[in-house]
Amino acid sequence: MHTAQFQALLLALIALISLAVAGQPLNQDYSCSKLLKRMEWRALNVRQRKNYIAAIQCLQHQVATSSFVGVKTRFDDFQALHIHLADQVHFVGHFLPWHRRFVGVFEQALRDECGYTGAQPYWDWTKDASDATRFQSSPVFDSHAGFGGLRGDANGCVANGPFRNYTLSLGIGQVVNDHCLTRNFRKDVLPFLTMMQVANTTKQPTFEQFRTELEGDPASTPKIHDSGHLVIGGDMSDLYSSPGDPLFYLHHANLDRIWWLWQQEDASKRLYQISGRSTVEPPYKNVTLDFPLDMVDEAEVLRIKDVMDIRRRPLCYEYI
Ligand SMILES: *[C@@H]1O[C@H](CO)[C@@H](O)[C@H](O)[C@H]1NC(C)=O
Ligand SMILES: *[C@@H]1O[C@H](CO)[C@@H](O)[C@H](O)[C@H]1NC(C)=O
Ligand SMILES: *[C@@H]1O[C@H](CO)[C@@H](O)[C@H](O)[C@H]1NC(C)=O
Ligand SMILES: [Cu+2]
Repeated sequence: MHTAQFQALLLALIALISLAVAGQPLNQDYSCSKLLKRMEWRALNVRQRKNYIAAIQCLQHQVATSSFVGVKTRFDDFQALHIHLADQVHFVGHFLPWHRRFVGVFEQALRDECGYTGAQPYWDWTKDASDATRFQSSPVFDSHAGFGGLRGDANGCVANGPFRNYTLSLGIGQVVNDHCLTRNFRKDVLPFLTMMQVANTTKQPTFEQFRTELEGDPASTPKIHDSGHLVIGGDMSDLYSSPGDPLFYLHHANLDRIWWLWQQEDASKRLYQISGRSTVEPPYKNVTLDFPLDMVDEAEVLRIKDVMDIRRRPLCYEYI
């Protein structure tokens, strides 16, 4: 081998090694052959909206495969996983990474098990939050090409739309209990779902400040995460069983998008920035990029570092 060739090889090797050491391996193993385009609900055409809803209804009719108590359908499996881990994945440093992974695994199930060819849509509630009338007439709550209305019937059951007659087996809370999907519009939290609130969240300089400003805590002022749950009410507003309302996945995709926007705003510092306690109860330890994201039997364990960049395998999606 010529000296020049050898030097070039050596330089290439050194470059590869330094990338790996920096913790952001950009080698081919992680590159995606294509990125799924996650879009806002109203950017989908009516056929695409109906395809997404049909895929959810498909999961609601597939037999459960998890071993959680009380599950009947594949849709229940995901709700049960969230109920099971809720005390470990909220108000902690891995809140956002865990939910990023959770929504991604759900999206994968829609595609692999229900023939869905689209991506997980998101719901940008800032487009609806200016007043109660506008909010209630959002395309998201449409009874034909949406998730049905916010008004319940006499029993609080969602009175129209595709999920009107669906029986949930789990919730509300940690109980096993057949019940209809319930909602109970709370217009008092609309002011916490505005562009101003999103801006106040994304302007936070560190991950820890960003996460706490985003997530909220029911005991203090509502933040964008809990407000998106509370505004719908019913099943959606429960810390444990909220994925019983399909809107959970659109709300969390939107929070994931807001996190991605924050990461992208100063990517050299933020793409791999993580911090925060790893448990709700003391003794506190801090999460690191190697912290495992438990999906029980639903998917393999990834580490936080594996989900920090949504354009890398196994995530492979983008927000448009
Ligand atoms: C839903 O249930 C109601 C009664 O609870 C019934 O009248 C209606 O036909 C059902 N709709 C569908 C689409 O099954
Ligand atoms: C904006 O964020 C800060 C935290 O940096 C918080 O103290 C403040 O209450 C927020 N403002 C609004 C209007 O929510
Ligand atoms: C966790 O991080 C905080 C802030 O960065 C620090 O004050 C604390 O000592 C750390 N705790 C542990 C157990 O390392
Ligand atoms: Cu959650």
